[in-house]
Order: sequence, then structure tokens, then C-alpha cells
Amino acid sequence: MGNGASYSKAKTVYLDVNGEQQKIVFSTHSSSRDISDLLCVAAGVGKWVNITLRDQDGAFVSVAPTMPINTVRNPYKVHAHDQQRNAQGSNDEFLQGVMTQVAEQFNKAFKVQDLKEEVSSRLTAMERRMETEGLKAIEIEKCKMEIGHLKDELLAAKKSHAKFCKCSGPVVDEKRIVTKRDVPKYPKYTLSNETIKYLKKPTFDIWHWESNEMLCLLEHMYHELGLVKEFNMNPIVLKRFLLCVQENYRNNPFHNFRHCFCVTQMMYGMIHLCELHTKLSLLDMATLMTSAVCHDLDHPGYNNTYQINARTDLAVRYNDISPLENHHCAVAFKILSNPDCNIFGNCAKDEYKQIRQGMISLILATDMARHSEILDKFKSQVTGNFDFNSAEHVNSLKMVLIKCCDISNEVRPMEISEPWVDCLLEEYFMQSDREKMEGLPVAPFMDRDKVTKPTAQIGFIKFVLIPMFEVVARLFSQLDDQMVEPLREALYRYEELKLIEDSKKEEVEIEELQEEEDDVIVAGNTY
Ligand code: 0WF
Ligand code: ZN
Repeated sequence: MGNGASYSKAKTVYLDVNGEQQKIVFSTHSSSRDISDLLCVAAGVGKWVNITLRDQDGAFVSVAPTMPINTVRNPYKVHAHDQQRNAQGSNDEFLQGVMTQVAEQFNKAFKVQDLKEEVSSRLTAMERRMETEGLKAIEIEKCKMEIGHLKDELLAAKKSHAKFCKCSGPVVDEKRIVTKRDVPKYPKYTLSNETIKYLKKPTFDIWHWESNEMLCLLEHMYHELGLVKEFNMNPIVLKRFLLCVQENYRNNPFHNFRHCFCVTQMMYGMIHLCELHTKLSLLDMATLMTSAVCHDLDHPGYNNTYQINARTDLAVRYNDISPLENHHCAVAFKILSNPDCNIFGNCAKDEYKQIRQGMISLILATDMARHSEILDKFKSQVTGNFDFNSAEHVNSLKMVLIKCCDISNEVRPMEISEPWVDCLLEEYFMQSDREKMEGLPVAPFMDRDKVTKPTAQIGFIKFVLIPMFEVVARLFSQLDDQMVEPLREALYRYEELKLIEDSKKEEVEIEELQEEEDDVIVAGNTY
């Protein structure tokens, strides 16, 4: 079975730019906008310029990831139309460009929610551009009216789509959550004793299982920990709850259902490794496990910084305060509000209240912006005298535990952890490409031109992961061998990899310098 990463194909298209031959290479996952931007670079014009392509017969060629490839002998002729510069005189053309771009988005066959986010953020960017680039007031009004119409159309499209498809968009706005397929479609598996044993270890191969199998493993964990019995859960409701959770994770490169499974499996492993059942209540354990299962529900693949800077609906709804984590949590409770999926439906009112409070606290704690606040508090409790009878101390411990599990990939063996870095970088690059397109700030660690696997991981392991796991290991010394040591080994490996990368880079630089020097000598001899 594959590692879950989706790789795109590269396409090469040959161009004729005023008689000069050029080529562009793009991924089949690129957007039309990315390809347009590339064409602008190839044509040596600014990004505001509209580019059209014509083939040898003079026919227009669509600028899209699906565009037909050509050969070096039959390049597409590039025509640049500087609409923005002439905006005062040809505002209709500019508007036409805006409309075409948005219409293109309508034609894309992706989910309406993605479409909605994409179009709204593009519209916001265009609104900003119009205002900053000095169009006449009357023209701005005209553009805004068009944008208003587009937004209405989008809303109508969203509504008609929602009638047919239960799976689209954030579920919090819908009345009742239903799963697309009910439990009879969810096959029953018999787990081998070996699987049951390894499921408790950080070395468990999380790539080996397809979705239905992961559901079955999660179900096993609830039974094995005694949660089904303790909370009088209906086993079918548990199956339906997990199925509904799985359907509400999106297919992002990183923040997907397999990540949910990994975090929950690590939580299950830590519960066993630290023998938490001897220190915490079953209610705490149910809170830890269910928070892990729900912690990234409906993650859109773009982080809080993007949500806030792009002023998305989520950022507006949650006033820029942990918009994603608030959303994950709201979706979790929307799922639980359906009696068919409510695994805590048979709990006493007070128990449910405690579980709800605990889950909110834990899911919100996964916002990395709160990392130091949460870790510093826990460190001071551990440094003093950690009290397992104090609700405040135990709450801190649970917050740190979910944080550890959430970012624990590097604790796993290298063959298992490494593909996750590729998945995360794929997601980060999608965000930074979009930020560049929309004129938003880009974090260096997300920038495909700046980050490499070792540079991304070294700082993260050294300054975030090891210090956090070391503090938890002061309470549970067994974590030293099982978790802190593998992290040190991962750090060493990435440092070695960086040395190799640096020396390769140096070699290339020396070669380039040498070539430059040779050119100077040749030039010197010629003249
Ligand atoms: C790629 C790297 C990174 N590495 C991981 O193993 C990992 C696990 N979870 N996450 C990870 N990020 C993030 C997913 C969402 C939140 C956490 N990132 C971290 C970044 C590049 O670089 C740093 C380094 C130090 C401090 C802050 C960011
Ligand atoms: Zn997560």
C-alpha cells in the first residue's frame, strides 16, 4: 500500500515569445493562475498582464493544467495584453479578465467549499488590488457590483450543490450530521494478536492500513481501554461516530484521516507506555482519545496564519482566535449532537459536561501559537510537585499529551516518519503558492524556494519536540528510551543530511564560479 502522498506529473509546454524560444514546466496539480504567472515570467512581463496562447493554426489554447502539450517544433505563440496598465481606458477588458478567472474557478471540478474559499479570497485580493492601484471611483463601483453578482452566483451554486451532497463544506452549519454510508458497509475485521500488540507501540506501521482498517483499529482501542463498557456506548453508535469522523476529514496531503489515526494511535500508545490508567480516570482517557480522534476535523489545509491574513469566514467567525481549532471542535460537537453518532449519549449529564469541557480544552491546546504558554505552565507544575489529584495539573498534562501526539511523527522509525515531512511540505507549499498569488505574507518555512527537509526538521526537533518530550519524561521516565532517544536519533540523521546537502550546494557553486571564470577567459581571448 502507498504512503498516502499524492504526486503530480510535470508537463512541459514550448513557447514562442516574440521569436524567442522559451518553455515552461508545471505540475498537473497547478492552477490556471499558477500557469498564467509562469507564462508572465517566460514572456518577461508583470503578473498583471493577461497572456493568451495560440497554436500554429492561430487557434487559442486554454491556459489550464489540462492544456495540450506541444513540441519544440510547434511552440505556442505568446501574446501579452497589458490590461492593468490600461485599466482607466479599458476597464471592461479588466473586468472581463476578472470574470474569466472566476468563471474558470466555477468550471473546476472541486468541492464547492474549496471553490467558495478560493473564489472569495481571489475576490478579496482583487478588491484590494483595485483599491490600491487607483481605478476611478465609478469604475471601482462597477467592479464591486460585478463582484457582488459573482458572490450571489457562488452562493446559489453552493446551495444547489448542498442539496445533493452531504459531504461538502464545514458541517457546523448543517442541521444534522449523517454519514454517507452506514455501518453495514463498514466491514468487520479480525485483528491478529501481533497487530493488537503492536498497536500500542510508537513503532506501529501507520502506512500499512486503508481507511476501513483504521476505523476498525480505532474501534478496537475504545473497546480495549474499557471506554465502551464504562460509558455504556452502543457499539453500533461507536462505529457510526468513527465513520462520520472519517468522512469529515478532508483529503489534504497532511491534515487528513491518516493523521487523525496517527495522533490517536500515539495517544493510545502513550496511555499504555505511561500506564495512565493507574493515574487518570476513564473519563480523562475518553477525553484524551476522543479529542485526538476529532482534533483536526474538516481541516482545510491552510493554517491559522492564512485564515487570519486572508480574512476567511473561519477567521471572521472566531475573531482570529485559533480559528481552525475552534472549527475542529465545533465540528466534533456537531457530530456528537446527532444521537446516532453520540458515543456519550448514555452518559450522565454531568459526565457529558466534563467530557465536553475537557475536549474543548484539549482541541484548542493543539494551536501551536499557544505552545510556550502551555508548555511553560506544565514545566512549572512538573518542576514543583506534580499533583495527579489536582484538576489543574491533570488538565495541563492532558493538553501536553495531545500536543505531543499531534506532532509526534519524528518519534516513529525513519521509514514511517519521513513520508510525513513530504506530505506536510506539499501542504505548506500549496499554502505559500496561494499566499504569493494573493499578495499575502509567506512564512520562510513554507516557502519552496527556502525550505528543505533537513532545515524544516532540525529546528523543529531541536527546539520544539525534544524539549517538550523531555519535560513529559520527567514524569514518566519510560519515555526517555521510547520517545526522546528516537527524537535525538532523528535530529542526528537530519543534521547529517544537511551536511551532505550543504556540501553538494557548495560543489555546484564552485562549478558555477568556474564556468563564469572560463567564460571570462574565452571572452578575453576573443577580444
Ligand atoms: C516541517 C516542520 C514540521 N515538522 C514536523 O515533523 C511536524 C509535525 N507537525 N508539524 C510539523 N512541522 C506541524 C503541523 C501543524 C503544526 C505543526 N515545520 C515546522 C516548521 C517547519 O519549522 C519550525 C521550526 C521551529 C519552530 C517553528 C517552526
Ligand atoms: Zn493535527
